[in-house]
Amino acid sequence: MNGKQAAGYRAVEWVQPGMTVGLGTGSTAYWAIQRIGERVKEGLEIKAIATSKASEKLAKELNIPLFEAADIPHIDLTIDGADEVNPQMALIKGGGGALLREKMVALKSDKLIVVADASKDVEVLGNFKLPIEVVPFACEWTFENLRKQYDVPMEFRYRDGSIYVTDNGNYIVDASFGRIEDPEKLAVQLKSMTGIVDHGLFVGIAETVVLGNEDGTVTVR
Ligand code: ABF
Repeated sequence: MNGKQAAGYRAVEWVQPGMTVGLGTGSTAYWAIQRIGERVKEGLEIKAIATSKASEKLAKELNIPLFEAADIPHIDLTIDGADEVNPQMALIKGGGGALLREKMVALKSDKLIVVADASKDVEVLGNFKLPIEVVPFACEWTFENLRKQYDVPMEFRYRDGSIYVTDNGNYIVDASFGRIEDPEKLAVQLKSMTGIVDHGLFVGIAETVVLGNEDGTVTVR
């Protein structure tokens, strides 16, 4: 078992019968969803909501009972990945393009458990480009405003030669901040900019991190 799988499987130990569970996105959350699928097959009764169309597809293949947000008044626990996590458990997420639904589901959850391989554990956020979700209308103006506000390299995300479109029909700008010493300050600033839907800084949301080590052991923080 590799680190990602170990972390994913360990996080699912928090899942209890009768819970409503948020299903994260990415290759580490993938293993948590796989493990939930195994437990559902063994008779575990839960409700689930996915944070992306990709995770929705995987959950359906595993017969995990999925519900729409309208039918989910409360989420007990969400298990999701991250691109970076710092000692204060602030995160950069969104490398997989699912940050908006991930953040909405995480904020609706009593508990967010982050699962990641140990390489995601950093002292300071920012080496990973910060994803910023922007509306398509006048995205060039939004990009210009970002460039004026922050003198850092940034670019629209492309996939297979075309501009990447999120599950919500928006675009992503990836910004190379290098070091983000005050994630909360940057998070508030970005959210105040018109044209920006949200960003990949998750501050004060995660309370447990499960890091998978290469030898298959896990560190829980
Ligand atoms: C998703 O998982 C994203 O928010 C994050 O970028 C990604 C991490 O991917 P992986 O687990 O594949 O490293 O939750």
